[in-house]
Amino acid sequence: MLDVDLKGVFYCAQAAAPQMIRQAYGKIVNISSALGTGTTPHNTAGSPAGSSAYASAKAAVIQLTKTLARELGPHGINVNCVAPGTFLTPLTGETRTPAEVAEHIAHRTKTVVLNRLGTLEELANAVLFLASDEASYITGHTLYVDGGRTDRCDRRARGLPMLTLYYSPGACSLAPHIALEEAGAPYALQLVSIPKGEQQAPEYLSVNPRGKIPALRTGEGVLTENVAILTYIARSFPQAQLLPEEPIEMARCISHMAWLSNTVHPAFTHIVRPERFATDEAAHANLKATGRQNIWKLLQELDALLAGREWVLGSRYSVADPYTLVIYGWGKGHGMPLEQLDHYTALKDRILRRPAVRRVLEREESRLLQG
Ligand SMILES: N[C@@H](CCC(=O)N[C@@H](CS)C(=O)NCC(=O)O)C(=O)O
Repeated sequence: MLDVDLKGVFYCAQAAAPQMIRQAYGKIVNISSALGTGTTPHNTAGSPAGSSAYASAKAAVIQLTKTLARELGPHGINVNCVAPGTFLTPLTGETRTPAEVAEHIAHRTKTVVLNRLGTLEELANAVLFLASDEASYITGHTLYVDGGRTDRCDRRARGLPMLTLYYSPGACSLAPHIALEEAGAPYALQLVSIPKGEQQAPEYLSVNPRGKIPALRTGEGVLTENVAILTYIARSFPQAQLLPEEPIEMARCISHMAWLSNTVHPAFTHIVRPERFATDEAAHANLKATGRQNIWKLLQELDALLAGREWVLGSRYSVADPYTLVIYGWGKGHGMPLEQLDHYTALKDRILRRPAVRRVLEREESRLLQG
C-alpha cells in the first residue's frame, strides 16, 4: 500500500522534476484521497478493511505536494493534488462482497451533498484543470473532488463537540433520534429510562430540571422541547432537507409539530399519568376514558389531514414525519384500531421504509417494527 500510494508518487516526482527544471516549466498533479485529508472519518459501511496504511499514505501525498510546491515553484513548476471522494472502479468490487458494495454505495451517496457518486470523467477533468495553464497561479493546493462530503463539513470535522441525545426507547425522543440519523449527524445516545424513573434522578435533573425526555446536549448548551430540538437538528444539517426553507412551509412544519407537542402528546399523558390531573383517585378512570376518546378523535384528525399526502407536508419529507410516527406507535401501544386509519397507516408504512428510520427502530427495539 505504502509502496504504491506514497513511494510511487514520490519517485514519479523525483524522476520528472529534473526535466521540468531544465525546461523551467512543469505541472505535477498528485492523487491523494478524501481519507488522506484528515477531515473525513473512516466509515466502515461497506468497507470492512482497516484503512490506516491507505489513509497515512494519502495524507503523506498532501504534505509531499505542499513541500514539493515550495521546492519546485521557483523553477516554474506547479505541484497540486486532488483528493477524490468515492468513485466506482473495478477495485471497488474486488475488495468487497456484492452486499458490501451495495452498502458502500448507499452510505457514500448519502454522505455527499450532490447526492450521487462521481464519474471518473469528473475526476479526470479536475486533474486536467490542475495540469492546464488555466490553473497557472495555483500551487501547493489540494482540490477536494468529492461531491461535497457532508462528513467533511460536519461538526466533528470542524472540531465542534458531538451532539448527545438523552432518550428513552419508545418515548417522544424517538423523533429526534430519527432526525439525527436521517441527517447523518455525529451524535451519541444517553439512555434515561422512563420505566425506571431515571428522568427524576439528580444526574438527569442537572441536564433538564423539568425531568422530561428528550434533551439534546449541543456545543452551545442543552436544548429541551421536541419542537425546538427537531428544528435545531434540521437547521444544523441543511443538506438533509428535513425542514423547508421557505418561511410559510417552515411555519407549517413547526405548526404541525407544535400541535403534536401541545395537544396530542398531553392527551396521552391523561391516560398514562391521570394522577397528574386529579388527586382524587376516583376520577382517574374517567380521566383515562375521556383521554382515550380525545386521543381517538385526534388520531382521526391526523388521518384526515394526511389524505392525499405522501408526507405530513405533502410531497416533502420533514422532521414532522418521525414525530407523527411516534404518535402512531403510542396509539397502537394503547390498543387503538390504527389500522382503520388508512392515510395514517400508509404514512407509517412509508416512513418505515426509510433505512435511517429502520436503523433507529431496531436500535430502540420498537413495537412499530412488529407490523
Ligand atoms: N413538551 C415536552 C414533553 C416531553 C415529555 O413529556 N416527555 C415524556 C416522554 S415522551 C417524559 O419525559 N415523560 C416523563 C415524565 O413525564 O415524567 C416535549 O415536547 O419535549
